[in-house]
Amino acid sequence: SSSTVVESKTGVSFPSVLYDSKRLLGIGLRKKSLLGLKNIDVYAFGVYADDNDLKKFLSEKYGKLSNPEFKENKEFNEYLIENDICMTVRLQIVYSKLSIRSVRSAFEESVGSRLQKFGGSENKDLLQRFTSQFKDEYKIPRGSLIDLSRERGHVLCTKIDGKEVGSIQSQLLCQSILDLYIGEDPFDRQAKEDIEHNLASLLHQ
Ligand code: DAO
Ligand code: DAO
Repeated sequence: SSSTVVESKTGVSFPSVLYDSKRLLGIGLRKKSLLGLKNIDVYAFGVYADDNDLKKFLSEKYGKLSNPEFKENKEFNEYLIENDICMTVRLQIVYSKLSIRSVRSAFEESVGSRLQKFGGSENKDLLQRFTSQFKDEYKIPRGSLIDLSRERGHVLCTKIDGKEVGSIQSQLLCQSILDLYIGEDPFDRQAKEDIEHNLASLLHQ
């Protein structure tokens, strides 16, 4: 299918199917407050999951639940975050003045706090491995596309504008990245709700 979904505030569009088999579950906006003075829109994002993995999972684990029960099931997002389901979070940069330095410090804060949450203290190496993929000479102007994909076996693969920049096998890292978008304290609460709603409606197809 060639249809797209548009993020209303930024006008950024996302294909409803990615890499042939990944279905768009929801879109949202990552904002950042600068010294508490103003909020900037950093990027729009789309969360995708592999259709076959989803169907398999939904029928095995949740096939017998009715929709309202499913919606109340808090375990569901945790399951999606933790398990070997192929997913992609696509980021489309909207802020035009991103420096690699500010990107690094932002994800030390965001990804770092999740590594801490899920992994306890031994995670400096992992954060270091993740950030060292992003070389100082990379440019990510407005319009850049970053795909963060969890591939089979908890391999986090990163592409910038379609070009693979690295991959790291780590369940902890995959889980920490996905938690930013569909976990307890997500960047965009509405996006997380939309994703839950879409998953619930998939049960009734
Ligand atoms: O110019 O100092 C500034 C503001 C920069 C905000 C950076 C937020 C970066 C968020 C992570 C982006 C990952 C692609
Ligand atoms: O928004 O705080 C956040 C987390 C973003 C995590 C992914 C960042 C990947 C950034 C690639 C930068 C390339 C120079």
